[in-house]
Amino acid sequence: MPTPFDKPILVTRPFLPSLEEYQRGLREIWDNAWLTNNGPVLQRYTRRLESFFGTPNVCLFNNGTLALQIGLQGLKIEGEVITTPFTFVATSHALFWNRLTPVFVDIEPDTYTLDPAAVEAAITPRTTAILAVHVFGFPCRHAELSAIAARHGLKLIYDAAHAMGVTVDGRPISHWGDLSMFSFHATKLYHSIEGGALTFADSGLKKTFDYLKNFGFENETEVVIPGTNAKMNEFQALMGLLVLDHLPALIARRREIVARYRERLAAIPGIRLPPLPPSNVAWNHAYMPVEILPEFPLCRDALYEHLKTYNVFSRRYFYPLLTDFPCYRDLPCRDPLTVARGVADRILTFPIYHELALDDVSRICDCIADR
Ligand code: T4K
Repeated sequence: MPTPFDKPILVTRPFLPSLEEYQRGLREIWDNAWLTNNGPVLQRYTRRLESFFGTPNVCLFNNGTLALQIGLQGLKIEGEVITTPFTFVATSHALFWNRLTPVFVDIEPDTYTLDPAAVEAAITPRTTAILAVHVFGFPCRHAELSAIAARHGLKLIYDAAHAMGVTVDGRPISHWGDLSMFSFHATKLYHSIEGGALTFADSGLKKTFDYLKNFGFENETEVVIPGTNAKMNEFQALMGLLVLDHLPALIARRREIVARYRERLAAIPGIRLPPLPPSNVAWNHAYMPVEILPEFPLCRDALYEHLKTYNVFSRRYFYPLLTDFPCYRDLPCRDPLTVARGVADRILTFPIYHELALDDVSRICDCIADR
């Protein structure tokens, strides 16, 4: 029987660069006495991300949620937006803050991303956009979604909060659709403490996003639109710059962790491992999701509690479905969300972070098997 871990094993743990490296950057910030409002570190970070994403159309924000809110506002989306119920609440909250109506439709069983057929079936004359999520870093069916968007004259927006470092056919997926939002929150595999980025197709939007995140200021005396304050500060930018250097190593390390989990969990009846993405996708191994099937001796929630007795803290990302939260429950929803409901009831995401030792992964799997 496995023994409980001495210290809690949480679902994630942020990567931190060496303190000395960060202190060297702090020295520059101190010398500049420039802490926020488009400072030199932020500008350097923006250039780095432009080359990382392969586009000059990059705008940085103090978090992913505000980035998405501003993205939707800048694109002037109105009416109904077709989206997924299987995501973090921020996805649909960003619609709410823009007075848009989310229309929730079902997801696919293997990638947990929007089902294109369900999207097309939900289009009405009020539909103006599709907001899809690359959940767990699994890329959406972009070819199908963009064909639907083109056929019906809809905007295609990606919540790519989980997709930093994912490439398809060797390219980052930041160029997909009209706009993508990447979250750089501390719990993500890549982070800037808190932070977010928009990448977008129309270079004319850059100016709009710059206004929207900085009160609408054109200069000291002119305000051109009623913007908000969503600026990334220098300390965040410094962290983002430093962590970027480590991104390939972080992804490689997670690949090993996922491989160990999959090797050990494959032998346990009642645990479903979602298929790995196809070979043209370089996945970022952002999360370690599994489904707990009826054949497993414990239901999902009982396993979640059982693991706590070993000091292992898994998470039910993403349960409940957004449609079950009081703020969205009363919205009309024609789609029965059959797949999404099943997945939300079965999903469990296991701890994954760069410092998690492979022996500890094996030990977590022993705890899962011991019930
Ligand atoms: N769209 C999607 C699809 C998203 O997943 C998210 C965010 C967004 C949009 C919005 O992006 P942001 O505005 O956040 O940039 C966490 C994160 O706060 C959230 O960023 C993330 N998604 C979501 C999936 O997870 P919680 O409520 O689970 O966080 P919390 O505080 O419970 O932390 C999770 C674990 O991480 C805990 O076990 C503790 C550990 N942790 C956390 C922090 C902050 C640490 O060890 N160190 C830390 O500094 O939401």
